[in-house]
Amino acid sequence: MATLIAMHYSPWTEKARWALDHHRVPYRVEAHVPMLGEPLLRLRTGRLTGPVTIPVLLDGDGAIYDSFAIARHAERNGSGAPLFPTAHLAEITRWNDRADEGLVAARSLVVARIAASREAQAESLPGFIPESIRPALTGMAQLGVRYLAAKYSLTRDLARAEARLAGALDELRAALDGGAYLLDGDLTYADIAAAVMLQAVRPVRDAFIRLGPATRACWTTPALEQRYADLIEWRDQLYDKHRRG
Ligand SMILES: N[C@@H](CCC(=O)N[C@@H](CS)C(=O)NCC(=O)O)C(=O)O
Repeated sequence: MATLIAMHYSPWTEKARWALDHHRVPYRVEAHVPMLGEPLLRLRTGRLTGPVTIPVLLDGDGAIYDSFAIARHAERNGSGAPLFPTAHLAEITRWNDRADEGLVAARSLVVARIAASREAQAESLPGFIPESIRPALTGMAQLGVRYLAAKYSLTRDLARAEARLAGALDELRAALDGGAYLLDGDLTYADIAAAVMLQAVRPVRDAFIRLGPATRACWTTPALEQRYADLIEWRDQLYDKHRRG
């Protein structure tokens, strides 16, 4: 069975999992811890130098990097309705790239909030660490936050990051124009890529992605919640109807 190296709270992991689950591709999940997990990740994937990001799918043929490539792999190897209808491939790729710009902006917002929240840092520690010593180990989580800030050159200009995320959401709203799907009247990967951007506006219910209360607060952007309430509603309906697994 394939192994997905994953960070369960990351929208990039969520995109890959949604496609794998949609196509009923069996896989087991191995949790990655930023910074601490990187040496093991490089050993597992055989990529000893250069950038490496999560998710990674390991199957018999080697490692597949990038959520988009994993979703395409799921479509080739699984069953179920296509998420990448050939006629819309270019448009789906464009939406994935546009949504990625929104997610990159969102990452600066979320990491800055986690850097300021000891509670969220404690929640981010690996599950095997006992509750009693978690607060004492937040220093380790702080290092992880700094590591992500450096690795992804995160901006400190949070107003600009918020405006960038809002720009992508405005485009999504205009393209949906009150409809249920971006393309062709049915679910495609474009909807999935766009929907996960809203994780950084108001996270989806715990039944889909479980977050501790302080982490949930870090993933919430109060200034955008009201403004994009219609898109949050759209995202929640999409999850209820299509997010199996
Ligand atoms: N283009 C990649 C981007 C993935 C990405 O940015 N992953 C980040 C999520 S924050 C990650 O790997 N973070 C953990 C790390 O770098 O150790 C994809 O679509 O999979």
